[in-house]
This record gives sequence, C-alpha cells and structure tokens, in this order.
Amino acid sequence: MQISDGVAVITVDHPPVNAISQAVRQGIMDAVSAANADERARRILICCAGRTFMAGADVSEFGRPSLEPDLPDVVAVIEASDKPVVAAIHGQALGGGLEIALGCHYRIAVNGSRLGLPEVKLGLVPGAGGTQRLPRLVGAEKALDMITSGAPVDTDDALKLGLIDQVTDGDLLDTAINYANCIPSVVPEDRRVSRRLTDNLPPALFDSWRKSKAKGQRGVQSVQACIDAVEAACTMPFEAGRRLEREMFLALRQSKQARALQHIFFAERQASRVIGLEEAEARPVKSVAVIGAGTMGTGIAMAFAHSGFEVTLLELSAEALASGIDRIRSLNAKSVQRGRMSEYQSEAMQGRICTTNDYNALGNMDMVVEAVFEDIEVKAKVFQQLQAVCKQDTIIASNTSYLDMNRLAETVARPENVIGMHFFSPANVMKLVEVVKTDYVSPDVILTVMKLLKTLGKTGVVSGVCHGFIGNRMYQCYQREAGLLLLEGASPAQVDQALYQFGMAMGPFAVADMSGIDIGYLMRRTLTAAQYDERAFRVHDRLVESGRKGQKTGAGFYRYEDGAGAGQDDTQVLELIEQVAQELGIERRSISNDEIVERCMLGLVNEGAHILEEGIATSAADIDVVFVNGYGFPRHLGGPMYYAESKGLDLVAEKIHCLAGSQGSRWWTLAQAFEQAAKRGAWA
Ligand code: T1G
Repeated sequence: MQISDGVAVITVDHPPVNAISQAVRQGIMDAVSAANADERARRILICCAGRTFMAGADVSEFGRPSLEPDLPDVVAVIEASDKPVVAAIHGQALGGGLEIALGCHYRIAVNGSRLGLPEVKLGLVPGAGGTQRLPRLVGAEKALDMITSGAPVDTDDALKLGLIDQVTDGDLLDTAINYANCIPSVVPEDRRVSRRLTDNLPPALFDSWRKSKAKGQRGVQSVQACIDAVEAACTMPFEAGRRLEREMFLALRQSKQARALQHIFFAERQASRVIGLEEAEARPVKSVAVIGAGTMGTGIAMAFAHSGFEVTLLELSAEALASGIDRIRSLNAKSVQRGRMSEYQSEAMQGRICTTNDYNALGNMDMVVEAVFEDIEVKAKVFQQLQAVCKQDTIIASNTSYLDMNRLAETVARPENVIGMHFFSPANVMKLVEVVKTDYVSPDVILTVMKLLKTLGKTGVVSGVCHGFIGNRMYQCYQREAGLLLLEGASPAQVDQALYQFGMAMGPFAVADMSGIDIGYLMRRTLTAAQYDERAFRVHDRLVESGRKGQKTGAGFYRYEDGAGAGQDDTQVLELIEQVAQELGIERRSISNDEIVERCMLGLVNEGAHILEEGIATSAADIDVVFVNGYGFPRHLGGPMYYAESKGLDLVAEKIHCLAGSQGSRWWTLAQAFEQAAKRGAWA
C-alpha cells in the first residue's frame, strides 16, 4: 500500500488476471485496516496491476477447502471502512472482482472495461454478496438479467445503471486519485450499498424468470439458485440474504455441475496451449482471403470481418458472389434488429469485406481459407491456383470437414504452410474450429492459427488427420447408434426427445434435417463399406434418394409445413423405417429413453477413446471442448469424456463389453486407452 496525495493506494498484483487467491484476500483485508489506521490517508483506492482488475475468485482453489479470510468477509471490511474506498477498474471486473468493487463506496472505470458476475457459467451463484448488493445498486430486474446470464456490461451501460460513477479515457491511477480527493472524507450512508433498499418486485415476476430460464438454460441448477438469491435480496434484510447466498454458494461449489463446468473452463484454455510449439514463432496475419461465397465461406469471412480484419472474398461465379454478399447483409441486418450490433458496426463490418473473382488479387495475402465444394479434386485445383499467386509464406487453410489434409498438402510445393481450419456452421457464430495438423505442417503455422483463432473469439482444438477428424468421426458413431435404434423400434421423435431431455441442444434427426441429410449422404459415398455401418444409414439414404433432404426440401425425417419451424412426425417415414427393418431382418421392440441415451453416449465415448489412442486428439479434455462447443453437448455435463469419467470408466467399459456381446464387436471393440483409463479411473 502506498500513500499518494492523502490517498492510500492498494494495488493487487497477481498475474495473469488478478484472480482473488487467499493471499490476495488477506492482502486486501490487511491493507484496508492499515489504511484506516494511517493518519496520512484520508481516502482509500483499490486498483490492480497488469492487464485487468480482479477477474474473480481463484478458480484453482475451488477443489480445495476454502481458506480464510472468506471473500464475503473481505468485502464487508471494505464496506465498513470509516474512510471512503474507491475501486479503480480496468480490463474486467468479474465475479468476486466486481463483488469487491460493490463493497467499495465509489467505482470508476477505464472506458471499454467490462463488469459482470459470470459465476452461473461455473455452476455457482456469486458468493461474496453480489446477489444482494447488485440489486440494491442497479435494480432487481437488471441484476436478475446480469446474474442469470453471467454476461458482463460495458462502461457505457455500467454508467447508465449506476454501477460505476465515472468513466475515464485518461490515466486511471491519476484520475482515480483526483476523483478520490473530490469525494467527501466521510462515507455517506447510502454509499454503503448493503444499507440500501431494493425495489420490491412481485413474486410472480421471479416465477416468470424461473420458467423462462428453465427453457433457455435447461437443466442448469445454478440459474435457478441465482433467481432465488436475488429474490432474497428483495424480500429479506441484507444479512439474512447474504447468509442464504453463502449457503447456496457452498452447496453449489460441491455440485457435479460446478465441477463439470470448471472442467470445461480449464479444458478450453488448455486446448489453446498446444504441446511442441515452445520454439515456434507466430507469423503476422493482417490480410486474409476466403475462397468460396457459399454458407461456410461467407460465415468465415464474417468471423474475420467481425474481428476487424479486412477480408477479400473470392468467388468465380458472379451470381454466387452476389448471393453471398446478400447473405452477409441480411445476417448483419438481423443482428442489428436483435440489438446484437449497431447499424454503424454492421456497416463497418460489411465495409471490411471486399470481393473479387480474380486469383491475382490474392498476391499479398498472409492467409487464405478455402471453403469450396467438399471434394478433394476441387480443393486441390484451388490450392494450385493459390500456389501460383500467393507469397512463399502465405498460410493456406482448408475448411474441409473430413477430407484427407495430408493428400491436400501434398498437392503444393510448400506443404508446411498448409493446415486445416474446420469451422462449424454457422461459422460467424459457432466458437469451435478444429485445427487439423498434417504430417508436414510447420509449428509456426499451427501457433499462428491458434493465436489468430483467439483473436477471432474462437476456440481452437488441434486434431490429427483422419476421416472426420475428432468431432465428425465421433458424431458419426453417435448417429450410427441413433440410426440402429430406429430400426430396432424407436421413432425419430423418441430418439430426438430422449437426447434433448438428456441435454443435447437438438436430437440427431432434427440436426440432420436442419443441416441437410444429403451432406452425410454425399460423404458416405466417399467411404468404403468397412468404414461405416450401412444398415444404420439406410433410412437416411432412402430419404435423400426420394428427395427428402430435410428442412430445405420441406421434408426429411420430419415434415415441415411451409418449410420452417418444428418438424411434424410423418407416417411415411415410420413406414419406411419398418420396411428397412424388415429388409434387414431386425425384429422391432420397445426401447427406453435410457437405452437411447446410453447407446448414443457409449458410441461417442468409445470412438473418443480410439481417437485418443491413435493420437488424433491430444487429450480427453480436448474432445470435451469439441463436443461442448461444436455439437451442442450440455456444458453442465462437461463433455462426453468427462461425463463418462463421472459415471465411472470401469462401469462404462463394462457396458461397452456387454454391447460387443449383444451388438457385435465390429463397433464395440474397447480401445487399449480405454482399458488403461478404466483401471486408473481417469482419462489422464
Ligand atoms: N481463476 C484462476 N485462473 C483464472 C481465472 C480465475 N478466475 N480466470 C482466468 N484464469 C487464468 C486462465 O486459466 C488462464 O491461465 C489465464 O488466466 C488467462 O485466461 C466468490 C466464486 C478474465 C475474461 O468466471 O472469463 O468469482 O492458461 O486465457 O482470454 O462470487 O479468463 O494462462 O495458465 O481466459 O484474456 C468468476 C473467468 C470466478 C472469470 C480473461 N470469474 N475468466 O480472458 O484469458 S467465480 C470468472 C475469464 C467467483 C465469487 C465467485 C477469462 C477472462 P493460463 P484466459 P482471456
């Protein structure tokens, strides 16, 4: 702590994000007491060194017994201070960091900072008074929105809400010290937020929040607890509400969901720390081109433009280029309509995308991503044209979702510059990108792409080369079990409903109808009979061959009246399923939802173990990141591999052995990696 111009400046310095560890809690508590005892100090300032204000409690402490002082007690000491305390915020004030700021009597922030309570995303409620103080400062409804979504607000909104008192574009420390010297030296009672009253919202309002969140964040316990805690802020005295909040926090901290959400939080960060790149150097990427103005190409171009890149979109067909630009314009208009971006931002983004039909325009590109038709000859031709015009160190990336990247890399003179960047549709929205490393790729290129994806706000996961990489290879096994279950007695609606209730964003048949059953159909034509179970996809193929490709044709596994909205069961499809089952001599039976979920999950996990064993994925955690971010796997279950581990790998392995007996060992051979993990009780 330093005294500057009558202000005791307490600086937290715990890189990289000033997470609030035990030492930080103790340090703040001791410093506030010392400042109050120091006659030289008339006011107190809490700020942080490094890139951000405190980003929350130290999540790495969660698995261990909590160490005193507890954060609520630290916040209470700050709020009870005789001398006024100012929080000086930059970067992010999140979770416990914002709760510390709420305990302060005044708050100022650097323009562009973000303030939020994201605990719900970790399976928790704010545990240091946030659910009790935030409603008293910004109103209960806004607090409900912030706490149940976990989404931060920027400084403009924070100022409007009264969450902060001033925004500065200048030097934060100087501004904060000047600000501190202008506030009264005695703390006005209403500046101790816990002394304020909250607005008295009717119970019915909380019930409507419970209903809407039960739909929007299905199965997530912490969301409901957040609503209960905010309701307590409106119906109980502060101390009673804070005790209830603390009970909820401690209970949730031990919950399975919290452990699963914390697993995936760290797994997403671990995925970006690729082994073997210690000596690599990232290349600068300023100019980017995308080849192909179809759904994927335009989505990828939008992802770059949204992050501030100038993008050249190349499409040989003028008509396709025009429709691609129209698609971008209409998607941006929708975002403006929904308040996700301003008109200005939309225009600026549109302006960053220029178009061409001439490969010679790509001479200075640092990176080119091709997103043309999913055919290796077509892509190889594009690679040849790129090789003829691009710089020696231009990174050439393919958006292929399953093709052999080694074969593609071998078509150019500098295969070390070739890499896979498998975006997930819609590419401007989905966070996941599989980064497919070939046998030839340079570590510099991998590092460049991983850093670039972080800049795009994407989550990159490195995959080796195999058919379908990590996600689609495993997803095909999940679809295989779903297809076999249809033949054995389930209906598309029952399978979809069972998996939706499990927590998947959508069931496999609804997904197939949405993305187009013909995509899988064309892909399977590139496979040998040994590579997939033809029986499981015979209904899919019959539907495509009869023109039923999904939503885009008004009918697939379901029928879509006027081509949109939720699909309706179709007796024609049910009859087709029975006919195919008869052809295959499969006797139909009644199937439980539990069996549906189990068979589909085991299909995923068993293939995941093979992928681990072959080194296609670096870790089980990487596989979890792929499924949570690319396939709608419920985040609060941690991903398929974590979910299996939480069930007990030895029990799961035993179930797979049983399936080998009942379904045959073709698809149910247990990987060695699985046997070893089952003995250890953990994947790693
Ligand atoms: N605890 C420990 N480590 C953390 C951390 C945290 N809260 N947040 C980030 N890290 C590490 C992260 O693992 C990575 O480590 C490095 O910091 C950079 O992170 C009582 C109980 C702040 C927006 O949920 O959202 O407070 O890989 O790669 O992209 O009510 O980190 O370098 O070794 O993500 O610039 C609430 C979680 C906690 C915020 C920065 N707070 N963090 O993003 O960097 S619960 C949160 C983030 C709580 C109280 C409750 C982001 C970020 P490594 P990064 P970034």
